[in-house]
Amino acid sequence: MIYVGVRAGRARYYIVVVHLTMDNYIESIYNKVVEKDPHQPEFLQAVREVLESLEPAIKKYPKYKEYAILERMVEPERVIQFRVPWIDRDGKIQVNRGFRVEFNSAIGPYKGGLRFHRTVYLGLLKFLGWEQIFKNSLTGLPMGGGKGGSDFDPHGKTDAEVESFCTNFMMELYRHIGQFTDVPAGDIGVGGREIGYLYGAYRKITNQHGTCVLTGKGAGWGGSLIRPEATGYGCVYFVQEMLKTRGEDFKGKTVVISGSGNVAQYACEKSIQLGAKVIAMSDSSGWIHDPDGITQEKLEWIMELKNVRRGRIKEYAEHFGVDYSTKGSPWSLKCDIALPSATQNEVDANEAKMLVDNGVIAVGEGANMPCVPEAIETFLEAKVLYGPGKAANAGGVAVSGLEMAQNSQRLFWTREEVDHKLHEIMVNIHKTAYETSKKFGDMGNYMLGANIAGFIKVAEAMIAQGHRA
Ligand code: NDP
Ligand code: 2IT
Repeated sequence: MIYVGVRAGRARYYIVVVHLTMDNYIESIYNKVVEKDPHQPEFLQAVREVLESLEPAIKKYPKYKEYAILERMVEPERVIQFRVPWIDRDGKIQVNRGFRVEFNSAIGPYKGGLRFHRTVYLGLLKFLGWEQIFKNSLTGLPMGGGKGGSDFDPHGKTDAEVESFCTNFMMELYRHIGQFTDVPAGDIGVGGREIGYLYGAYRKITNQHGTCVLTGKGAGWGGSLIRPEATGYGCVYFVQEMLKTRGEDFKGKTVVISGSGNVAQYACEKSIQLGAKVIAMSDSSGWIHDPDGITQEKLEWIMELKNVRRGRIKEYAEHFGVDYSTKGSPWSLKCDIALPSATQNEVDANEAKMLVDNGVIAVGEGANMPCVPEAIETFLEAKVLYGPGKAANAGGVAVSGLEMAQNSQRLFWTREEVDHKLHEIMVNIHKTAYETSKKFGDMGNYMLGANIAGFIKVAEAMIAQGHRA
């Protein structure tokens, strides 16, 4: 396989240009996507990864070709793009772009987060919506795939600016969402604060408590306990299951985590609870190395820094007297477990090699598509336990599904109940991915297993529901 990589600042884009083994039919599907959307590299990368994995399933079940499942799947059911004007702190009108990609609703209402980040454009949200189709399917809950967001950048904005933006974003989004239609949640740049403003706007516009219309709500107004923790905890539960297949666990292991946002914070917390030592975290400016390990108290300091003061990870280094670097990445550190939990394409081929050379045994993707294709190949070739995002970070959307279930019942479950269900779901996802990889001839290749298992459920629903599904 040959890749062409383009690097712009810390963001990296990879376009696969040649693949020598792809089946002709699958290759033709992929080429059509390239022809239609040549300027959406992240989407092409995500589609390519899934299509490659699906080869054995398409061979085994020719009906998927007969019913044109792949041709239909790569095209979102609906894409909504809109203008979002808002007022900044100087009273000036600013304009951003809003999107919602409603990708596939064969097995349930569109479900997926909203990302507010300056890099957001249609292709990025199509990649995320595409991933969400298979991830949501793997949770075992009835949720279709969707994603949305804006190129609005919350960094450095006042609460009033964020509120103005969220309210104006919802002024358009509200007409497209609904408990049986489309249920957004958070992602990068959209946490509890933003969901609060979005929900408040929805309630004022519609004069309804649309409780089931957004997830990630506050626990006092329809949210689920454990939702904030769910993605990070779920990722660690998934890695725990992978480790078990080799008679290993987290105890005494050294862990490196990228990011210091929602997913990273709770991946760190659960790793600590399971007896591991987390030695690094990062943000988009740089990374810290704490060789003594981030303790629960230090983590609480990070949570306050990031969620309340909205500061930079550099301050951790100053406060606790450890190293901080803006060069390289934490993947150069020696560790047993790596949990990339910041953003897409943040582990490149060299970094994967460094991790392997330094003896990494497991990689769990807290983020969506954090490893470039060559990095994944490196892990698979080295027999590193590699948990792809669709499986490893599905805990967040799974607990969103549980939030919807509680809202529909007008009930509120305890922390223990939700955590227990989350754990059960992650164990099941692991089992499904593992057994599917075995069935399709590459035991322990969780990427293959997750992609095929996630796909088959959606494909079967599309066949059952006729050609418009
Ligand atoms: P947050 O906004 O809470 O945190 C994001 C973290 O990643 C921040 O530390 C941020 O740094 C860093 N980051 C963002 N963009 C970049 C970049 N281009 N380069 C380097 N660092 C970057 O988001 P989440 O924790 O919610 O999301 C992290 C990842 O997990 C994303 O890939 C998301 O899609 C995925 N995910 C999230 C789920 C959820 O429930 N929230 C569920 C499943 C997956 P800075 O503060 O400097 O911007
Ligand atoms: O990538 C993801 O799975 C999320 N951002 C969570 C989506 C959700 O609907 O909870």
